[in-house]
Amino acid sequence: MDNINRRDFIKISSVATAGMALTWSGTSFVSDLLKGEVVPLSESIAKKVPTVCEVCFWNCAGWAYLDRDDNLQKIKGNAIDPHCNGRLCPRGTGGVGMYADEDRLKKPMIREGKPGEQKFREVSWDEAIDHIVKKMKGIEAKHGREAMALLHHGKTGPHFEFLFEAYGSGNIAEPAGAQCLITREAGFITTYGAGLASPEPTDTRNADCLVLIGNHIGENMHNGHVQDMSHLIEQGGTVITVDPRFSTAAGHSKYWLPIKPGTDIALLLAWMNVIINEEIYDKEYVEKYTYGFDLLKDHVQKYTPEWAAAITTLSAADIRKTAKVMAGLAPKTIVHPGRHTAWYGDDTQRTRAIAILNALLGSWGRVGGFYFPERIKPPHYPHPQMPKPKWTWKDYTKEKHKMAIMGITNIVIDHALPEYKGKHKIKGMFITATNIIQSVPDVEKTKRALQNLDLVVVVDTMPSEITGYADVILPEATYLERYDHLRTSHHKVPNIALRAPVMKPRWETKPGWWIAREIGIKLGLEKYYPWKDFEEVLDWQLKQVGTSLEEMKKIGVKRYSKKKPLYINENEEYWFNTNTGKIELYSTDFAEWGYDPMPVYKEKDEAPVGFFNLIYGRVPMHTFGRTTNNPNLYDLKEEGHLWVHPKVAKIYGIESGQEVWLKNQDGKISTFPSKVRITQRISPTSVYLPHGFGSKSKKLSRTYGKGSADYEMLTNIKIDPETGGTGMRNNFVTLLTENPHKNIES
Ligand SMILES: Nc1nc2c(c(=O)[nH]1)N[C@H]1C(S)=C(S)[C@@H](COP(=O)(O)OP(=O)(O)OC[C@H]3O[C@@H](n4cnc5c(=O)[nH]c(N)nc54)[C@H](O)[C@@H]3O)O[C@H]1N2
Ligand SMILES: Nc1nc2c(c(=O)[nH]1)N[C@H]1C(S)=C(S)[C@@H](COP(=O)(O)OP(=O)(O)OC[C@H]3O[C@@H](n4cnc5c(=O)[nH]c(N)nc54)[C@H](O)[C@@H]3O)O[C@H]1N2
Ligand code: SF4
Ligand SMILES: [Mo]
Repeated sequence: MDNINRRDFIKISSVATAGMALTWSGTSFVSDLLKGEVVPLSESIAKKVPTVCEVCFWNCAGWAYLDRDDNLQKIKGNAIDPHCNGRLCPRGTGGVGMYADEDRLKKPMIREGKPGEQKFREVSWDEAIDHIVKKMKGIEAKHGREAMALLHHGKTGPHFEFLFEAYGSGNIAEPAGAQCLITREAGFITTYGAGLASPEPTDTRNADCLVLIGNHIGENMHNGHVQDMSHLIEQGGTVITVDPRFSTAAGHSKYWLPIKPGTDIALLLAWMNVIINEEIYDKEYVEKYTYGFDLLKDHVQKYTPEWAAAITTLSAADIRKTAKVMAGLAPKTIVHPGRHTAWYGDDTQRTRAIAILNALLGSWGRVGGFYFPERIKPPHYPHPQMPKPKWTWKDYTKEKHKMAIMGITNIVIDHALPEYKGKHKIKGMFITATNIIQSVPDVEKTKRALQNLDLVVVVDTMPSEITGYADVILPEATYLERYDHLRTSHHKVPNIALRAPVMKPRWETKPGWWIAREIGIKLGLEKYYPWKDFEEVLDWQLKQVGTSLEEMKKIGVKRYSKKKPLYINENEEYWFNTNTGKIELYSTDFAEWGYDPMPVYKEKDEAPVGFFNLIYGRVPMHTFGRTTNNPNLYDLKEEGHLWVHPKVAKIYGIESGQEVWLKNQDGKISTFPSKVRITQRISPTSVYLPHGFGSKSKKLSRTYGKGSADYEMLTNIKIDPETGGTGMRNNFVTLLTENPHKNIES
């Protein structure tokens, strides 16, 4: 498998696909992990409690099984949960390690040393919250309530969003937007008038063809999608993978296109050229539902497969062939939108090209394409009207980036920098369940912003790097120890899921809802918190949607029947939520706002001589840096290896397993080395580094110093004009085989 000539177009044989189907049984790592199930559940289990996994943001619903002594034995998937269909991924099963980790934050702490120094004094919750409230009042007196910002992720976020809204501040953002999927949402909203959200509404179970553009399902372990793709492969469906790396998905694909990094828009335009010129697009669908086809047709004339071949390093014949394959199987062809799409700074345009291609194939709103999801949204627990802030993130973002549909982390951070002299200054920040040191690129800028703030509150479960920049650290209980808001996802099956506490919070940790409420009350916002316990909120909400907390504790997940159709009813008029009411192949908004109304290919930076494209992504066993210290998952994967092509290894004289340091185009050197994996699965012009490793927090006893951190190398950031999100893949590295820090250490 490692022996692949990647410059040849690879049509992996049907034998390979049949034999290597990406199943949840068989010999995959999944079954290896599940073999660890030593407890015969029926004999030792006394009770089960419903939970929703927080190890990643697929948020599978499961059951936590406890023995007679209330020891947590196992977490398993909830059979009626449409996110997981009864099966958790290995990370979810290992979620118990998040609870068990002895390195966890245990008590509230207040800073004593300088920022970054990690000297803290343990304090009571009262003292910590009094300190926060006093500081917030100081900021308010000088700069107004608006000068507070909240950066967040995951299910903790909404508790603090509520607090911020009640307080009167609207600077709220998350790396899971600007550093992840905002560009993709913008690309699809511009085209269809609808975004995708999570889980993405891809009807893969009914599809015949799945096209993955860098989307590395199988290493990206988003549960439902791994299962769906596995199903498609078992049914003999076609997977086309476009990736400069021979990913796990590529290994299960009929066609692998080893594209030159950064050139995907050229390929997408050439595919459109073939599909339009050979008249293999869905004519009836395009005629009926789209706007701007003739403009698009003219636009793509110059983007021939021959033109794209020169740019992408693929062959024109392969571009033609794959275009025909996907059109031949349409409309049951999904060109997957991807999820982490913050790549090169023209990402809204790339995802728009993907959206347009799906429209030509007629897959949006069609069986085996994209379905229309539905959501059960219980009303908010009644509360008085929230104050209206004088300004929010929108006031300093929307003018420049019209498709900033959510707060942009990096722009919020810009407003906290000492050199920012405008009227929208950020002076205090809450950072809940997000490690912006690792996840927002240009870390030196982030640090300068953090050091310039009058107050930094970090709410976390672990002593992650970000806690080292806090003034106050608040230890949250893990997801297994708390209630949270209901999971109310958009899905094929409308549903709600309950996360209930499985165990009592360890040490002095507290649930997010409790922390936010206590701060709110001390800030004088008690009218927004007429309830005492979050159970009251949940029970009230659940009763509005025909169930109750009592019932949900027994079933964990409630499924509802769908009210609206899953697909377009082609016998009726269908109106898209765009200016023209049609799928906009030509964007009327973009034309008005001065963005390219149809995607164009723009050249990317080339690697300097002796440097390689730095490609990063996921490893199956970890979620970013949030699990690298988890004892159960650490045992399965201690660190992510740096993938290096044999030719490159030979030039450097590197052996497998050897440690190397990275140096980027701006001279940045990685703090820690990575062990090398020599493999033909990566191009000789790139290296692949899994994200989430190389933590500098010594308090993470297992993962500290394991592997290089990709974020340290991300200094060249290209801002996506439409959204303000960050393109992070314009960085190049060279390898250092000698320890560059040797002299400093000795
Ligand atoms: N360099 C680089 N940057 C990236 C990416 C990349 O691949 N490379 N990926 C991008 C993507 S796709 C995303 S979505 C973002 C995600 O970026 P983040 O939002 O930063 O990532 P998370 O891993 O969700 O958050 C990590 C923090 O949450 C804490 N935590 C975990 N569980 C809990 C909890 O229950 N409560 C509390 N209070 N804290 C908790 C962890 O200890 C850790 O400090 O990063 C983006 N940034
Ligand atoms: N195990 C695990 N699964 C996860 C996560 C996790 O932390 N761990 N995180 C989840 C989250 S929040 C997200 S957003 C998703 C992210 O996962 P995805 O959206 O699937 O993938 P990306 O991070 O965008 O891209 C990684 C892939 O892009 C390829 N690539 C790099 N450059 C290029 C290029 O120029 N063109 C093309 N075509 N391909 C390129 C890389 O080789 C790699 O295979 O994963 C989710 N699933
Ligand atoms: S995909 Fe895995 S880690 Fe993510 S929520 Fe589901 S079980 Fe948890
Ligand atoms: Mo993400």
